[in-house]
Amino acid sequence: TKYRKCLAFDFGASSGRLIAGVYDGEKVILEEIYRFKNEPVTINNHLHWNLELLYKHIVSGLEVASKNMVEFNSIGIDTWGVDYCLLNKEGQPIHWPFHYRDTRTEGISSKLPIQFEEFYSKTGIQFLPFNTVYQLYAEFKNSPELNRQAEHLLFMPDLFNYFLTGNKKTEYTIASTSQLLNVEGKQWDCDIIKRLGFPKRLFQEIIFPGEIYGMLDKKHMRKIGMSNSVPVISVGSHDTASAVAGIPIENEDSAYLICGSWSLLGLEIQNPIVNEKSLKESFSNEGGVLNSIRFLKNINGMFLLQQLKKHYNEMFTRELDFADIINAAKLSNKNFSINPNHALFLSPDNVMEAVDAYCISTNQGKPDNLGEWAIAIYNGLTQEFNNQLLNLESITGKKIKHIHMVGGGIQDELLCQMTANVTNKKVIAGPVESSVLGNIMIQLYALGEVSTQSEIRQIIKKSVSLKVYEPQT
Ligand code: LRH
Repeated sequence: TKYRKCLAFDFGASSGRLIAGVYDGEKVILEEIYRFKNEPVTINNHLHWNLELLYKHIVSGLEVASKNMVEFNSIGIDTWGVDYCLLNKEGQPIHWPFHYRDTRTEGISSKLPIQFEEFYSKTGIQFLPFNTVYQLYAEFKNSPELNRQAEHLLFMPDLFNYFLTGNKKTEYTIASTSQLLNVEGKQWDCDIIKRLGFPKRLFQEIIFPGEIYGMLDKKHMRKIGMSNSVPVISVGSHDTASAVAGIPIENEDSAYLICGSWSLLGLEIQNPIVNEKSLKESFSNEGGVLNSIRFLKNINGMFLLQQLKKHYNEMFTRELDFADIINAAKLSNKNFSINPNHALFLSPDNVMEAVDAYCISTNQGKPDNLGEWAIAIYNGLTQEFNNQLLNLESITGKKIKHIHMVGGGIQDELLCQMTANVTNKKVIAGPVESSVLGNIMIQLYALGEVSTQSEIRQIIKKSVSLKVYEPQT
């Protein structure tokens, strides 16, 4: 058999990695090449992504890859959703891309000339205050000159693909997170764009997962010491799209729960669901790979536990890790709980204070130790998983049999077991690296190695090991 080696860059909100997938005709073996932290920077009171450093990590990752491997066949990049960069006529970034947790979008949604109901009927996307449409509206309102200066808009993965190939295109799955893409037509909604006063020229040609974004350019080949170029493939460039593509979904009644900074709970479907119920519960129809739709809900996620670890260690000058937090939560005999999607928890300065404020305002009293803050978060997350699972069942009319949990967060066994208990459903956990696997599978698709979704899922099944959590009372 001929081997294929695909390089997947997967950028999350807190860390990034470059992983190689080696395909032998049967299964994919993952080999980690490079890992780095993704730490936002505050500039003039605004939260931004460290673009220069992220780009350096891409180059360093490719250098390590080209040193370690004889050769590789392709590259694919996926990142978190909604964030973008504006470029000028010369194709240069004209700002540091904003972090979706930056507060400039606060209160902006009510200022738009289009009501959410209309947005939803056209785009099928749930309301999140940081959707690209609100970020862009806020940015042009604060800096009107940018409306004239900006020539192109690229989402984060598009931007990295552009750096590597020189081509400016927008990948479909990431574009769907903007709330500017027509859910039926899978193209920019020009009517919305016009009515918001956004220049039409900003929006690039849409390219779908499995197409080629471009070839790695000479400048980068030279930099990393390669003699033959390779294609940079348009994968499901939204990390959540790649994550869904990388799940060994058993059947159409299997829900998935992707556990990263966010928890994304949903179903893979073929046609969008846009109706009164889905609007009321604000479920998204994000674009998926190979003509699928990701019908899902964003729920806050590991971000809360990461913040708890950070803020607790800062406040009490400790060096606790996740295992300490999990143990403390297990030992806590109080039953505090939060609503993780409450606005208090989007960008808290201090998550313990936010949990306190929430618990006090809901007459639960005041948590006052690590275990109590932690259990409030675990209860809150898993109860919200259950609420949204019930919504998912009632909107789709499906009875969910079990839940596939994937992503870094499944290394937390307490989260997996509590999810099984609270939802009273079997949890099938794995793989941890589902976005990387999904990214690689679409590269193999573009290279002509696989041709259907079911073939892809069979390869994934052979490639991963899973862990089952049965509900316990
Ligand atoms: C998860 C994710 C999610 C988006 C959020 C901004 O990483 O991509 O799907 O809503 O980040």
